[in-house]
Amino acid sequence: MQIKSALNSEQLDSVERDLREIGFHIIENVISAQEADEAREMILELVDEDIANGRDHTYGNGKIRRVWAIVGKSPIFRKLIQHPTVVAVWKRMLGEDVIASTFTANIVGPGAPAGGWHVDYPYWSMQEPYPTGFLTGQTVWMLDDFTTDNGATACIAGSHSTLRRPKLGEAEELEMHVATAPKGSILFTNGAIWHQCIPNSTDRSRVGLLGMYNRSVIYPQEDMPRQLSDDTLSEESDILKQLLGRNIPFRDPDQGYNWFRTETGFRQS
Ligand SMILES: O=C(O)CCC(=O)C(=O)O
Ligand SMILES: [Fe+2]
Repeated sequence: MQIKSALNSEQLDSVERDLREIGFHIIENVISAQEADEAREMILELVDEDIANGRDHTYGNGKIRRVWAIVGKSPIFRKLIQHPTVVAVWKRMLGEDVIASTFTANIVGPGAPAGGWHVDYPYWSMQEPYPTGFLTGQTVWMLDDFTTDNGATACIAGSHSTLRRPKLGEAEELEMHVATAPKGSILFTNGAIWHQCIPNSTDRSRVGLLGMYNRSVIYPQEDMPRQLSDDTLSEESDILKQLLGRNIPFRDPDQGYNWFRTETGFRQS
């Protein structure tokens, strides 16, 4: 996969301003249409595997499907989770020691209803009012063209500033912004923004990847450290190890040194 250079500081300033003020920002054509197609094909293969193994996870009347823990399931996703554009944005917003919280696929099938307005983890697990400041960000990789009728992600601009989740029916009364862009683009959001995938009235699935990134002090949503084996990771970049939480030290109370996570999920020095 061809990796384009990361963003310059003016571009990062503009992303940061949008993420703080409006709550979202789109960068178009981060990867090529062909690269998006390859990743989409791989996700559809993983869906078939999940179904064959009795592990498929659906919601939205069975028409929206989630594939979990994709980083260990193909080198394509190992590249995308650490794409320089994504890392540059989240280092700016979440600190140099940013970690990944979850990386999954969300497939909005033909005839799917809206996903339901919500805030993302860790906000949905937190008491209101939420703290101010930037805790977590969502990265929606568009593997299809996102359009107003195929289940694109919609956001309520500025809603992250309420520091709370939407009440039942509240977001429906507000103007939404539908994130439309060609495949290969990314929608970045503030994790506290009110958002959902809208209905898909077309006859083709809309495939998106959802990469969430946290400040390193926030527990990730998925068990990221064990999604790649120690062997595989030994050949990989430092930033991938960092994103998977392999560099986070835990002080051992008896031994006087730190433990780190390994592929088994246990800690050893
Ligand atoms: O796939 C999408 O458009 C958004 C889904 C979403 O917000 C979520 O699963 O948290
Ligand atoms: Fe979400």
